[in-house]
Amino acid sequence: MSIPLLYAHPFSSYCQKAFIAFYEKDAPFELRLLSSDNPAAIEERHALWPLDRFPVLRADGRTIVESTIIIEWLDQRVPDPAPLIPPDPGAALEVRMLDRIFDNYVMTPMMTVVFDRTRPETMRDPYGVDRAHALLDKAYGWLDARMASLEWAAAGQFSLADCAAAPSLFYADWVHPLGGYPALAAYLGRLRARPSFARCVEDARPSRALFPGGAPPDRY
Ligand SMILES: N[C@@H](CCC(=O)N[C@@H](CS)C(=O)NCC(=O)O)C(=O)O
Repeated sequence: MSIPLLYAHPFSSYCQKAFIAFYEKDAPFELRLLSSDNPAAIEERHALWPLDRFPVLRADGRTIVESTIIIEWLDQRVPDPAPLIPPDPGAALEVRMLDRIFDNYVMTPMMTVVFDRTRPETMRDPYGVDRAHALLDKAYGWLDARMASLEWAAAGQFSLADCAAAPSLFYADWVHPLGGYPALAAYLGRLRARPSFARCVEDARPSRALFPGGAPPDRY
């Protein structure tokens, strides 16, 4: 397998989701850093994926988009040391279900709150932001009850679902604190202690000043 190119930025939550999988497997990749200092990488990424979202993976002559599918791609090629999608079909379904729950009901409302902060004052959407906070509360409540008896999100092992959970909960906690949800906060603590995600947090630390509205100073 030739070394894949990953178009990404260390501060991006969906990129961290993909990075975690590569670090879990100690699988090599070449980072094509998407930054204003590197317009060539931005142009290449646009040619590969005109929707201009990231991460984007270029490997074996193929372009793979969507963080979940990048992880599925990696898991097929590098199953060791442990698969991130378990071979058992029932367990795999549970993992994919939790992956969708973290993306759709934690990452998405978190981003709604964050990106509203980048809009001009007259273009803000307080109604949408209120709905996003309400959805985060519902998601936190459901996940808190679930995580009271679990170490990892699904299937009794670290998986794709935990790759999705780590950055989504990490940044969601910045805009909608996890304080009232002890089991979920403890789970985020386990994720932060996982070396693959701890590395992402450290690699992203220099970019914290970019966080719209400012990163909370009291958070690790
Ligand atoms: N569903 C996509 C979402 C990717 C995504 O939205 N990435 C953000 C960065 S974290 C992005 O591309 N933002 C640029 C934009 O919204 O224009 C995935 O899982 O990869």
